[in-house]
Amino acid sequence: RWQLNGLNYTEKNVKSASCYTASPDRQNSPINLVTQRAIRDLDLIDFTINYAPNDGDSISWGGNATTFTIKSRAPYTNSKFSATQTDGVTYNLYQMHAHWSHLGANGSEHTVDGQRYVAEFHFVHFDPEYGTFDNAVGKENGIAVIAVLAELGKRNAEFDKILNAIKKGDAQDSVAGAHTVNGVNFNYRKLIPGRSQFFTYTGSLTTGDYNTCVDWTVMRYPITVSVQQMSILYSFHIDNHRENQSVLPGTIIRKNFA
Ligand code: BO1
Ligand code: ZN
Repeated sequence: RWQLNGLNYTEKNVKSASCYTASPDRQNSPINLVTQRAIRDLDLIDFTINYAPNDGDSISWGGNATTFTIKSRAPYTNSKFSATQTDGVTYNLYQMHAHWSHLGANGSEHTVDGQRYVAEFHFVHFDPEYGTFDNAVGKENGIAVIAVLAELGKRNAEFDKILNAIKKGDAQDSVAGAHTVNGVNFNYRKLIPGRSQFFTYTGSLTTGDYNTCVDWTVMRYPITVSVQQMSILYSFHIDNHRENQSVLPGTIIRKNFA
């Protein structure tokens, strides 16, 4: 049905059993991205992020969770991402969360030319053709994740909205259980770099069942967050990043820059 550089993407609508769980013969995530080995693809320039401002509705953390999660306003139709690098599908933004390590250690999941960053934010989208996120995780390219790397530097003001909610919630509830703060009006776009260079490949979720269903877009350039901001994450959880997975023969990593 779809063509890109002579490759067919008709597979998209085929339910693949191997998509439901980690499969050693399918590409897992995260991986190290080697700039010089990625293939420049001129069809990738139509990448668009179209998020409604303040679409982030609730922040949840604690309990068994190893990261915070910001969910979009249901039914998740306000914020869109067109991942033209695979098949021109427009995905709906479902949630955002992050991965990190501990004070003095970098905890991004993807690495670029061997460099690990202090943290990595994941903007998780699903193909609305499959109805819900849960339904889309079992489907080829059912999920599209934008990964944004973070390095230490100036604080990110929007990130403070998350951290303030986490602090306030802890003060309100001394029980070490799950917390949710609603009505946060989080603006996801403010955690995505303005420069649009990215890498893309098909891989897996990095937690849960490691479903091999993910169209990954990893932004080439990081945003900055401050040491003080990171220390609030460290006080709540230590290290939730998955180690790099081997790049299988046949996995194609594309980039939209020279
Ligand atoms: S990530 O962006 O690859 N780190 C990622 C990982 C897992 C999820 C979303 C993004 N979601 C989880 C759900 C679980 C579900 C699991 C399926 O996916 O939180 O409820 O069981 O493997
Ligand atoms: Zn993640």
